[in-house]
Amino acid sequence: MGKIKKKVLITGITGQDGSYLAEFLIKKNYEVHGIVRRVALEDESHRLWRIKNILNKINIHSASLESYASLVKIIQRIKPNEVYHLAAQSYVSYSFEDEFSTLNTNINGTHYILSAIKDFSPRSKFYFAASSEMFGKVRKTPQNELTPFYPRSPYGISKVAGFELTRNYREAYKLYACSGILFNHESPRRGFEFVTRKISYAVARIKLGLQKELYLGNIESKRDWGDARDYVKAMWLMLQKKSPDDYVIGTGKTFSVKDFVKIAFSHVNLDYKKYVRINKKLYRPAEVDLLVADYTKAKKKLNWKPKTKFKELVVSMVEEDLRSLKDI
Ligand code: G4F
Repeated sequence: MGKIKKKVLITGITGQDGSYLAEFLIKKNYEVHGIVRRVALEDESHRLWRIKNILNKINIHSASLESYASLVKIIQRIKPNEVYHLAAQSYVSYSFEDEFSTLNTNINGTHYILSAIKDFSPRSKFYFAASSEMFGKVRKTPQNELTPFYPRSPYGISKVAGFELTRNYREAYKLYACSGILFNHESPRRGFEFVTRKISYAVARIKLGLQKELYLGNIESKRDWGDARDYVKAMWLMLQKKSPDDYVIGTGKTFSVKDFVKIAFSHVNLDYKKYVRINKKLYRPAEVDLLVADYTKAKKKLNWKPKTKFKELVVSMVEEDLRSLKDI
């Protein structure tokens, strides 16, 4: 008789991280379940593009982060060994435009899942996708698990609330609940609203003569950019320890948006100055100027370290966009 498969539930399975995590866990022989919000207005095949190659290997359930009842139903039925809560309104800029829905969805969604686990499946291990945006106007550089939070956006505030909820459920109800404080992580599956994909896609289009200019906001801000494929492994490692804890995940290196732009354009032998225009409308009401991770704890306790270098990441994104545009 075969070994009983471990069950995992992923919220946000259609996103960049969710899709890579699902692939990673399928390889580890998990029974993978994912939550998808059915939106009548959206074209389903488009929304599921990142998981189309694994749709026959996963179980999709219809639920919404805004509905406690829909989450309870799934958690009670599956009783997953592990839950990865990745779903969120994760676009920082949009969180300023619609504070109310960002705070409602991100905070209540996390609270509903934690509460459902506590009452209906208390042995499920829980992972919360916290964010380096919580450090915001940084109090210390580099940032680690002990650095105080100073969020600069409704999104950052919602992540601090989720982080504190996770910690409180761990301490008050003894749930196995962890937060991964992930710094920016990118890939060819990154959404087009985030700056790295906006750049890589535009560079590919410009190279192919399909676009003439690229409008950006603040290109001086610095981030610690890693590769999403390295980071999903860290999520899983956190849930394999004896006891739950919080971990910073990053590369320990920082580069500006301008650095990303320069490498991306020069990879296709173009001078970025000829194509990039600054649009002040793309600036944020409050900016996070500099992020850089101190991931010593993850290295020591999870034996995790990032594999991809910044330049490799930029080049892989541009190459993938060039390839997919040529295929059209
Ligand atoms: O790519 P971004 O939108 O990512 P941001 O705000 O750093 O947040 C991302 O990383 C967080 C982890 O730290 C996640 F929690 C979060 O969900 C998300 O994944 O912007 C990066 C930087 C910002 O400083 C922004 O002002 O790029 C600057 N930027 C300049 N021009 C732009 C643009 N950002 C976007 N999205 N679009 C622009 O045209």
